[in-house]
Amino acid sequence: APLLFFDSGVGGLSVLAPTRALLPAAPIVYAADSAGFPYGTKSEAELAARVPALLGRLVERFHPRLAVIACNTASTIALEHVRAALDIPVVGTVPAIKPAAERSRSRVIAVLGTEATVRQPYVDDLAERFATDCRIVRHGSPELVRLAEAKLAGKQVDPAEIAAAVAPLQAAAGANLDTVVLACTHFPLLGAELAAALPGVDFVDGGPGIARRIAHLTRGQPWPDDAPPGVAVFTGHSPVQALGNALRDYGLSQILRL
Ligand code: DGN
Repeated sequence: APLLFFDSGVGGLSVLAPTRALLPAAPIVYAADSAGFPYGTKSEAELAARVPALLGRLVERFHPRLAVIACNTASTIALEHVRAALDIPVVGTVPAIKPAAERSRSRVIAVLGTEATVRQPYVDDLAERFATDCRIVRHGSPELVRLAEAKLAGKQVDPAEIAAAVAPLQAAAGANLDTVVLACTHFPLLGAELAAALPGVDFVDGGPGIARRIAHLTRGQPWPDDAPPGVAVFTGHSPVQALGNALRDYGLSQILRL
């Protein structure tokens, strides 16, 4: 039984990559809800219905041993609904505010996600539990999601567009900002570009911690000797051709439509 990764687009690849590094023999199904992309501008009600319904269909078709909602937007809105609907373990990706608060010296941190993620009560809860003595600046950026998709489709990313996307965050946070939570799984795919646009700032990517959690939850259950080729699944009409090469870089060589 495979590991199932789910995102609106290619963002979940930033969780898949550290997981494959830890569990190279695990069979992988990577599902992108390309028909529903982007999630950041959708309503809570729409995602709370859409995400569990799609995961239900994916589980029926692929019988995974564990599902990873590799999307902060879907996780902060629909994780509990998905857990209620499925009878397999479900791992979510939520903003890594706790490790950011542990690292920050200036006590000014930023949560960089989608517009939907940064307004979720889930983020308030994390801030109250783990970062009460920090100033937390929130910024939702649809542009960075679009640029990450474009990069993986092989297009050149213009540094000026990255700089413009993070300018409002810099303006709101001021000079003391030292730690940025990458609270959207698309953003680690732009790691080098973001580091160039925000020099001297530490970025917190939750992906490696999620990979360790997946390894922990699946320990003791042997994987096959030879993992089968990874499967990429799309909904609706997606730019499958443009993404074909990028997906192969992540070991996903079979491409199916849900
Ligand atoms: N990758 C998703 C996230 O982590 O929030 C959302 C991207 C999107 O669909 N806007």
